Amino acid sequence: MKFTKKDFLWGGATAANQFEGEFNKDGKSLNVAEMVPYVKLQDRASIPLDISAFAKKNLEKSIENKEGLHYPKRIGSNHYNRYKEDIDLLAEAKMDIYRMSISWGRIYPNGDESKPNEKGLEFYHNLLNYCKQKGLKVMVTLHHFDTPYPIGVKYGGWMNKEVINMFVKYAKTLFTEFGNIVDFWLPFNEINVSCFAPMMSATFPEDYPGVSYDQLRFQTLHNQLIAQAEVVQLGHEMLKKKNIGCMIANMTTYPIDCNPVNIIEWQKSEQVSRYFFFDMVAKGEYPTYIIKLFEKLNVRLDTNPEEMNILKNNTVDFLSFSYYMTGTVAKKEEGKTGGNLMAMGKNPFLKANEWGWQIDPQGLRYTLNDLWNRYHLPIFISENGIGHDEKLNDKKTVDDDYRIDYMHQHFIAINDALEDGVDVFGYTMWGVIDLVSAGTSEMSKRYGLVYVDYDDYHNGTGDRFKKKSFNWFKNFKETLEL
Ligand code: P53
Repeated sequence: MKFTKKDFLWGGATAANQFEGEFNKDGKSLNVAEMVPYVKLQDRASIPLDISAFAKKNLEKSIENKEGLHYPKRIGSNHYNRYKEDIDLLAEAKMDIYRMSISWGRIYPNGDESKPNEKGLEFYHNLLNYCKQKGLKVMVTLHHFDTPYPIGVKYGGWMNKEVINMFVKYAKTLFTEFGNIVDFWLPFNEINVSCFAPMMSATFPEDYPGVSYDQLRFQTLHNQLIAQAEVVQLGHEMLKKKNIGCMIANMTTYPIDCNPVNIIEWQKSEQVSRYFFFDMVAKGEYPTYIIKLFEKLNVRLDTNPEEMNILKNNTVDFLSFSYYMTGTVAKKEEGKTGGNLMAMGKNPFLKANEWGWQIDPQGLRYTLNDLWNRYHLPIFISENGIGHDEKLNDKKTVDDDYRIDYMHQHFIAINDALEDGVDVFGYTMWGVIDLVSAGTSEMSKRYGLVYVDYDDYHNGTGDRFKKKSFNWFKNFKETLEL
């Protein structure tokens, strides 16, 4: 079969804190991701994100690093020095678009400077110009889990409304510098992650004794949602384009069976772990089911009518989300499987990768239809892919047939959704060139079409090698044959 939509945008995605390396070069500050050490996992499928790893006292130890631990995100894939080679590879694979993130700490290392760091701007000018030279469109994420750590230390992270202003100042600098060259903007990667792990954006429970964890996480999310809406407003004014989207970690679930008690449980779960976030950015107000939840959890947001107006009047132009897996929901919880932030219910009809992430291409078709029916906004799939532990073979490649199959099935699902009438306009494959895992800091959880020669301790040359899937993708792009 042939993929039907001719102007669909195909590409790959990365994030600064997992890919660039050179964590302290040219004036850049640290972020929390770069302060989490590599720890070998005993059982890859058993644990979601270890929240205790983000305790401030542990992170602080990483600055002196007396124990000589390894901090993988400080080196990433050394893209900072090898960006031309990387962009050449994306162009060679015939990609239309590259999704990347800009590191806030390269532009405003402390957040509160009055002038941006010229060296940081220079790097992104070079990189973005090179993308254009190679004919790639670009989607830029402003915040991919990398609030500068100094903002956490000096301002207490995202609980402080001052940080909203710092973020908007940063956005203004990017719109001024790169507004004419960037095609799409995403203010926050997986904005809902703040509500599961606020420490990942430098808001630490230790700094707020007496404040409940629920209060902390929902206030962090709220302040980021306001920051995002302000950036949407600013972007619309400055850029005169409708090219700003949301990015939400989408975790679609199914009810375990048709028992009505399970349906009710599932419906509630879909509301609080999925629709809430899309409702906020697409409809611009707190849904009643969340207001009720806040009452139950005793969460009282620090906000005002002006903020609520900003939310309401600055909804996003398109929806984007990450889609890796699906899970199940039951009233009585039984077997759970991996899923980074949340363990998810097992589905006997699906297979999973080594980390327990359940592979579900049909679920992508379902999700696209579901979001389109609910919001009627154009949709972009900003992350999708499969992590595997891989080694180079004698021929200096990886025969990753499972990845080819994963892409193949998911691309068919996208085509099916288009045939269903969904307005989906693009797809960027996660970690298109191998990079460090966000959730486990492993280099060996690889997603790429291109292999990067580093192991979990960053032994290796860092050289790039095309996997079998690279050729499959290139051929697909040339023929659109599936
Ligand atoms: P890794 C939670 C749930 C789903 C995706 O993840 C998530 C998260 C947060 O960790 O993250 C996204 O590397 C994220 C990327 C990340 C990718 O998924 O843990 O936007 O930064 O690398 C895959 O396998």
